[in-house]
Amino acid sequence: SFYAVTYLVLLYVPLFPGKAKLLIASTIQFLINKSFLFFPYQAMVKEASTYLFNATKQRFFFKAVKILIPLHWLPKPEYLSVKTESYDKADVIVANPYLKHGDDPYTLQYGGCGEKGRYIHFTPNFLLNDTFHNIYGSRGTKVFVHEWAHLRWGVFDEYNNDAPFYVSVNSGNANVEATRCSADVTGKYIVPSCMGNSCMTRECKYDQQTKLYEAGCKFVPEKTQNVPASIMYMQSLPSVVEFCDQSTHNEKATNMQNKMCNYKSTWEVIMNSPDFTNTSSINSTSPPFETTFSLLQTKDRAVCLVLDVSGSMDGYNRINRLYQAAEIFLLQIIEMGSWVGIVTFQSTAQITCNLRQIVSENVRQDLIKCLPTSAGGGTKICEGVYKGFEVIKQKYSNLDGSEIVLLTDGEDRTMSNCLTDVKNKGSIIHTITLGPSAAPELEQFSDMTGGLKFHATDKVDSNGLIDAFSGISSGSGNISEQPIQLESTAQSVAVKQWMNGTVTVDSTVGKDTFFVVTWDRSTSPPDILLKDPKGKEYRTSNFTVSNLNLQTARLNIAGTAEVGNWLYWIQNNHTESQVISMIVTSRAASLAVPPVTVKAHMNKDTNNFPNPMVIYAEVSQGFLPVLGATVMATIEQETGSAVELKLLDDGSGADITKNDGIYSKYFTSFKGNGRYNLKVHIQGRNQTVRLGRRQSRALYVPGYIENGEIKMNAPRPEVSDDEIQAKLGSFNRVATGGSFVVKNVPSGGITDVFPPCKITDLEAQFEEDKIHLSWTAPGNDLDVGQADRYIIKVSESFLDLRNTFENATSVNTSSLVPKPAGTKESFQFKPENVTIENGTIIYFAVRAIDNASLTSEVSNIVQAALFVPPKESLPDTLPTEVITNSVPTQGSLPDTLPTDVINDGVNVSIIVLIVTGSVIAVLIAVSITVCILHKKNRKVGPELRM
Ligand SMILES: [Ca+2]
Ligand SMILES: [Ca+2]
Repeated sequence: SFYAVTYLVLLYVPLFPGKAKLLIASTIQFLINKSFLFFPYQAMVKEASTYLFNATKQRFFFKAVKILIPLHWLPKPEYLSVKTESYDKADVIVANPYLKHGDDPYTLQYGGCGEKGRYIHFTPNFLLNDTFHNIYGSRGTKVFVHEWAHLRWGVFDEYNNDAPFYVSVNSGNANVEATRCSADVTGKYIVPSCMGNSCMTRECKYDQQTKLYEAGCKFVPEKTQNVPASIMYMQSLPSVVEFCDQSTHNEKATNMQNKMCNYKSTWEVIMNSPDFTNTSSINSTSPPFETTFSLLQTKDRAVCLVLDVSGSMDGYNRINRLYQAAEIFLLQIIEMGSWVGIVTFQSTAQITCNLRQIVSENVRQDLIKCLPTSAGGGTKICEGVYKGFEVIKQKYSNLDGSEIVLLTDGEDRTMSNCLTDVKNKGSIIHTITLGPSAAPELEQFSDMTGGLKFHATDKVDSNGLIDAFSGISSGSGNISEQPIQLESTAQSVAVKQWMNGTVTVDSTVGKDTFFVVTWDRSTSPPDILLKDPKGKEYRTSNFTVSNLNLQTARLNIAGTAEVGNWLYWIQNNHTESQVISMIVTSRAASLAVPPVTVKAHMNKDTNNFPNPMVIYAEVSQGFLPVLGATVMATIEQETGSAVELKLLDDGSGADITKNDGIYSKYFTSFKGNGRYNLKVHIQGRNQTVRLGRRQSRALYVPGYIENGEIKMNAPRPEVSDDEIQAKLGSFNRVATGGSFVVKNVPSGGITDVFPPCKITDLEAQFEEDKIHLSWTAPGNDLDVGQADRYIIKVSESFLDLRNTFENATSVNTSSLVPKPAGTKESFQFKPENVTIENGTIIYFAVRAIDNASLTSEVSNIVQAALFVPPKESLPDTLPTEVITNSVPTQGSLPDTLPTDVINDGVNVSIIVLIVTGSVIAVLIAVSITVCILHKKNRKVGPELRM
């Protein structure tokens, strides 16, 4: 088939760069027949399995890998069908980078210590190009385990490209050391200067300013040595087969592991994981099973809307709002080529539309005719779900990979009857709960099947139901076809008053662009004026109002919408005030340029008060982080009251890394128990927004010393910032983050239970004889509000400060008044009672206290060291000076560990490979089973849990 060939050519471009198309086409058949494509990956995973098994002291290994074959490939009999696996749930993504930003593997990880990461990203070039093996370890095997530990157990890197050196004092002698674990890794400090493949080297000198080694200085390890640790530092060293544990850990190293995990070793963190507590090791030198691989193929998306039309749907204008929202889904959201059916249910269920493939606009128009317009009767949720399955089976022999969108506003005591049965059907169930009385257990359908969860209140000016339907994405990772929400806003507009606004259409979107205006009282549209960036005007008469839905006006922009600001003015011409909303959706403008996308979510789905929660928004374009955007989160409670918070990417408070395109904030304003929903608005302005790079990349080893000889690797290929910044302009996005449930909030007023958050970016500078400390202010409640006062402590013992902060010497902070959260603080003082001589290190730490006398955890600990570098390596005129550098720290995060406990000791994860090209995107999903050995007293029958 034509599609298959197109696909395969693109897929194999990375394998045969620069070869003629014909040649590629002829090799494809061979490669497919031999399944050669997956060989490099299979080999890597198999080797990694053994390495992981030994590194975890005979506990964990990779048991099974599933590879998802893209929809457009020629089907083969051995391909199994996809069930609930999807790109969005993938653990590993293999994809070409957007804009060349190198082939360094990385894990997208932005939770606290011990929290799981989002995914590992490898480039095809990395997996297929042998030159990386010397740098990252054989065949990518060891780096895969390094990344896996980030992803699975939430441990952090033990090197630090931003702080590669620190000062250490041993028996009175101060030395500059490489940030590493263990500190026993031996090597030399070398400055390479390379011309092509030949490198000159010399020993590093000290920097006059920092007294650490000069910029460009590299720690080059001995290739042959005996240190077994650590995988999170330099997994590529041949002797490295372990994680740093309590005895080998280097707590002085200025790295992320120490900062995030409060100086705990990586192995201690792994031992605290649910994986570890649910298993025991076995007595064997190799994993009991060799990794197996299976190929799964996706099929056309099949979705059945299962909509509650029970009596309660008559209230609060629910049935009309459902119509409006489902209409947006059918006309604007669901992708062309998908199969869609509609079921309604009350005491019984009815098929209102059989499964149909969306091949034209006419089919979409036919489908909306099946949407319900009236309500009455009881609520039998299982009836609806089973009827939905019936609809899917009109096309497919089984339910594998199909989706049900289940909406209800009511309770149903019989719902549990079908929960267990539905679990293993292979269909993904997305749930939408509407109003405060929707069945509290409804989300179990989503939890069991990996579906999305949404909640909409009856508050009309929050667009909750429309956002829920707009958020039902396929999870296929095929970004070029997915709908993108540019705007979703609503407000109550008084008689004859206006609702005005601007929506920016950026160059990455513009196809299939819809402007939708809804209103909730009048049966005729308000007066609409919409102006495109070139001044072309669209008026009410240009919008379409369907006979079936008299409260929605829709404008579809032909072709690609003009890039720039679209301005709108909408006047309420009704005789009373009403809620008017503006919703704008679009799709990628071209297959070649990935659009800016947003993923918003909370750190967990269910929260027990008084644990805080964290809101995250990932803003990216083709794997590159988008920096400098304004990200506003709205969290709405069941009863409709909403809190708005600005998310920050500044590396303070809940945000663990600055400038990684992950915008974060703590959420503590719990107004009661029940469901909450999250929505984010993102605005990127041309002047401030830019693309960044992925951080937390695996260590690029500069070279090795072999038999006394320095052998440098080729320097890391650097990409100029101009290249990755050039293409981003102003943009607008809206994303729903789904719903979550809060429990145990006491009834009646809530007293303050949240202390200021831990300060993680404390820095110290010597200014003459004074110490200058700076940090980002925490708030009254974690990173929100304003603290009341600070306690600053000083000690010559790092451990004393960390373990018994209260007993250390206080610094007088009476003149120091905390600023609002997120503001930079600055404080100068003269240390007393400290004799400063060469080799003295003084440590500082801060705690913040709020007006309810709640105290934050101890900040990261900074060091100020007096250190005279050895004479021979100093420039002649160098005076003796005091130097500083920071030792970051972080306390244990309360109750933020993954709640995802292993069932019967076995766990499953997913890997996805995608290869994007200029014509069409290719997706391969792979899933890996991590088999975790059972405790001896348990049965040894591995089960899969997807
Ligand atoms: Ca961040
Ligand atoms: Ca507080």
